[in-house]
Amino acid sequence: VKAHRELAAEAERFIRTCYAELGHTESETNARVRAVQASIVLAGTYTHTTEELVHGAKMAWRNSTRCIGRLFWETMHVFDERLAATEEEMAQAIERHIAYATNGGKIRPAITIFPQEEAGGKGPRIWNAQLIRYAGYAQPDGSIVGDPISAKLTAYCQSLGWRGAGTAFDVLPLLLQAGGASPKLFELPAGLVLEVRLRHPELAGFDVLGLKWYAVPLVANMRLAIGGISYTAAPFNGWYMGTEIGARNLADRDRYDLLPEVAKLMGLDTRSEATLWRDKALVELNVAVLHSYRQAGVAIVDHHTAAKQFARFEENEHKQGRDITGRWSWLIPPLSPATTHMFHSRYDATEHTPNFFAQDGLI
Ligand code: HEM
Ligand code: NRG
Repeated sequence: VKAHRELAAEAERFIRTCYAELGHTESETNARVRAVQASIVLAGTYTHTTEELVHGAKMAWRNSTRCIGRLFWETMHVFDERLAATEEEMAQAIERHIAYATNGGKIRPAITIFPQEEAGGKGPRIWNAQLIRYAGYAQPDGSIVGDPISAKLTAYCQSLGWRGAGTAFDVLPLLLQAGGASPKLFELPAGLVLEVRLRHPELAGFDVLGLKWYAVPLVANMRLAIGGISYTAAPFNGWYMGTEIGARNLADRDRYDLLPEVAKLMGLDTRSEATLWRDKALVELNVAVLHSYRQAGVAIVDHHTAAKQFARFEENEHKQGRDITGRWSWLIPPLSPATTHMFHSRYDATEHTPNFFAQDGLI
């Protein structure tokens, strides 16, 4: 069958690249390729060894064209949770991942890999876009309390009986689906989720805004593709770049939309766009994010340092004889983009595998 031929070809490409990078001999590689081919003929699929899974996941990060943080691709910890068969086991594995990753603020990049998608196209799914995110409650007047990006998921949780406290920063429960038709809901234990209160080093009025954000970004809704095999539940984390919080999550008009309030406490003239009050407020909001994470001992990177790290990644890849791929519009930071070298460079946007891909949303 055609599907088997494609899988076999994709698998062989992965095994050969992976084994070459890991320094396996030609005969070891050929033997493994033959075993994988036999398995595909017999069973329609194959299973990665632990070594293939670990290195494949790292390659997927290395190939993530939208990620500026790729210098550290080799350091990621891989949790092999391919035997987690129930939602309860998934929830426990996720708790272990969050605790390991958070590490008291010394954040460690990690990924948890749940069972691979079956030949029939069914795999486990995490309905949350991120393992930790704040609820967004729709109000009668059409406004949202909390994070508007979570409005749909929040309403769905409520339809399953979940009730949040109703603040602007309530952590949503996990919605996990192992095999069944619908997801199960799990509240994260209090104390597992590290958060950072946002303060500004000089602006006294800033604290009154009562802002905070969670320490660890844990992307949970992407499909990890390795050698033709799909892992539909493979949540991963690194640490934040400050602008993700300060220039997008808290600033976008369809997120927390805080620039008007920050400008007000700064005493800026918001009547004319030409005073650049938005830009001034944006900078101070981002100063507050970086300052607060630093003070709290929680890992975070500013966009200038991240750009320098990305330049080192580009050099490393060049030295290894690998072409570097990137999506320019994602690599440039949303704050002062032209101060980074990426703004002035061109990137090949080819998506190589292993890689992470968007998959259909579940609600
Ligand atoms: C995207 C930084 C770790 C894979 C991004 C973005 C930033 C970033 C700023 C753009 C996000 C946006 O605009 O919404 C970092 C930093 C890391 C890190 C500072 C610290 C170690 C990781 C890890 C992985 C990863 C561990 C996977 C193993 C990705 C992927 C995207 C991305 C797949 C695209 C997400 C999407 O399409 O929504 N990263 N990252 N990153 N990163 Fe990283
Ligand atoms: N912009 C999103 C997070 C996307 C991924 N960013 C990372 N990934 N830093 C947000 O929550 O703001 N990571 O794995 O560290």
